[in-house]
Amino acid sequence: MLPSVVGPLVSHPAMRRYPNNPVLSAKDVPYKATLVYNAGVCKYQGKYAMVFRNDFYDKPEGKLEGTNLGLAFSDDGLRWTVTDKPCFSMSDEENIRAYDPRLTVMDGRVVLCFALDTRHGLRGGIAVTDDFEKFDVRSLSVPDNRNMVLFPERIGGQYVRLERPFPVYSRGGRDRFDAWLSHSPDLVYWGDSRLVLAVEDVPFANDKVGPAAPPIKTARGWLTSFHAVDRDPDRGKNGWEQSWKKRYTAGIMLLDLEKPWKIIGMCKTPLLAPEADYEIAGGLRNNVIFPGGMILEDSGEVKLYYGSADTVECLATAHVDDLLALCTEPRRA
Ligand code: BMA
Repeated sequence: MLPSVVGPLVSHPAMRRYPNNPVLSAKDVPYKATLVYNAGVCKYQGKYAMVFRNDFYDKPEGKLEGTNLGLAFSDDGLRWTVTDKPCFSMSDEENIRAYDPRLTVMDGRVVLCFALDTRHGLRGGIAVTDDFEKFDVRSLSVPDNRNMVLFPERIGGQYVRLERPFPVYSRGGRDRFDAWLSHSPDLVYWGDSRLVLAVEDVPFANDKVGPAAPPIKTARGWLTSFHAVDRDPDRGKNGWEQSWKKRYTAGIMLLDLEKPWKIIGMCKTPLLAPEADYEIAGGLRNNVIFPGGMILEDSGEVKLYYGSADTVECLATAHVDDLLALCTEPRRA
């Protein structure tokens, strides 16, 4: 049984928010932009690269006009410069919009995973690029599936992704969604799917869980973030929307290097829970922390980039050893 209400949550002291948060917001974007968030981040060709979601409105708190993916570069991962135009969008008779990008560097190329709203359901897409200009879309899943993230290496000779399908009929007609993993020989055909993390494995979720940033390889296992959602019927207006009853937090787990569907250990409390001003107030949907990029520096610092309140992009850091030390509890007691 899932808890009906999760109650107050705090961030783990191992995580430090970047004092100059947000690292990117609409004011940094030289084209129409309102909500700049849920970015993917990687290191590529000597720079940090970020692909972010940009929802543009007719006016703040007004009507959504469209969504595209913007591109920014940085020398230090802290100060970002946005290029002069969006780098990716998918909008035609069938496809409505691409969003929530994640980036993985693989064989010297960048792989972009994205969610795609279509007139026939939500799909997960995978595209490859060398220059952030030309994108070769390799696969689009059947609906409903999204939140795909690609591991940065083949495992057992296969590409591996985490993903979050949306079983509805079979799970009582409400959100009860879990994180899964699939394999592919070529980024096109995906299968050999396994359950990784179920919503009932996460004490701070009562709604759904899903992948966050692409995993980081360590000697002990794949250090892997996830998002967890709890719903509280007593939450009312929590942002621009009339009603927003969910809270999104970030969690951390360690996956087996060779069998990455196996959880070696996890932290049963949140890594990041909404607490800072920019996480709990003034956004489209307050109380949302949605990580999409995680970088391991040579110093051992881990940079975790996350969308905050579906409105701005933020950063928090921790030492990799401290994160590994958190991943101690079994998936099931
Ligand atoms: C999810 C996705 C994310 C978003 C989150 C909170 O379902 O749509 O893009 O950040 O909800 O609104």
